[in-house]
Amino acid sequence: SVSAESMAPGQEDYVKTVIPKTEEQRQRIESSIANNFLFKHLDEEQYKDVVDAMVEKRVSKGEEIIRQGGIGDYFYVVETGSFNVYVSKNGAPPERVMDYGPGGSFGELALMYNAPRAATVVATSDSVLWALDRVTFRSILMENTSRKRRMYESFLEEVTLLVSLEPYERHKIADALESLYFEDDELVIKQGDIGNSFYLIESGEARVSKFDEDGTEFELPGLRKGDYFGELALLTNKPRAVNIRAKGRLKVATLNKKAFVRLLGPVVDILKRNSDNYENITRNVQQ
Ligand code: 1OR
Repeated sequence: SVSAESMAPGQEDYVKTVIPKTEEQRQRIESSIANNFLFKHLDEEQYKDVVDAMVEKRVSKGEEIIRQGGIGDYFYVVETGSFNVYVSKNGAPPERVMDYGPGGSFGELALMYNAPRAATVVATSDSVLWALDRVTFRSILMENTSRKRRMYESFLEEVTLLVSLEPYERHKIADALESLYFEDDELVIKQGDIGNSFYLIESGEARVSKFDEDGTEFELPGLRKGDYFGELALLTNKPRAVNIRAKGRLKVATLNKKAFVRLLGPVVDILKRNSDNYENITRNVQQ
């Protein structure tokens, strides 16, 4: 027989944690996780269970939240404040590899892989965190996160633009990606529009064209799997410079502007250098 408390399949041994909260605390949690990709796609009940289980943690400047090599107990979301991340490789002195601010989250790795903490995280100002226990994290947030990281892992490894990144930086990109499909000849980007997204081609091909001053449309070299587009308007804050259409069925992975800025910072010089070439390509085609 099925009791009223039984959980969905696969979650049978999970007892819900409920830490009482004021309405004001609930609202602070909501705004802290609103833009965090790990919390997207939760249904109403999962969302409530996560908020119920979170614990408020106030920390002082200089406090160590996580120590590399330690045991994973909690996953953390930043409400306010700032944090530095340090990694020590093979006993070398720790190096700063990353920082987090409001809306950021950390501490998922040890919980996902039952591994020691991969880094040390230290508050660089008085801060407020929301901590989620291991069991709730694994029961509700892990499935989606690891599925997405697995799904995009091999694809992202093949994208030339991203080869210089650390595996963990590609994980964070995977968290933020959303796949979209376009049918043959469908417009993905329209010249003159405002740019809000960055695109990577997962499969299929795209055609590129541009209207010149007298409104004649001319064709530019096309794009294939592993290529990217849509970065220029995000880098320059100018309107879309070209039209991009699906050539056959096209699958793209997209990042919104905020994620693009935050996650592709390490390759922004490569993006800029490559875009310097666009004028030459256009000139050659037009001749
Ligand atoms: P955790 O549970 O291992 C430390 O506890 C957390 O720091 C870790 O989960 C991540 O959430 C976070 N490599 C590993 N963990 C990192 C890194 C990182 N950055 C943040 N964390 N690297 C930095 C990549 C820019 C790779 C360094 C070689």
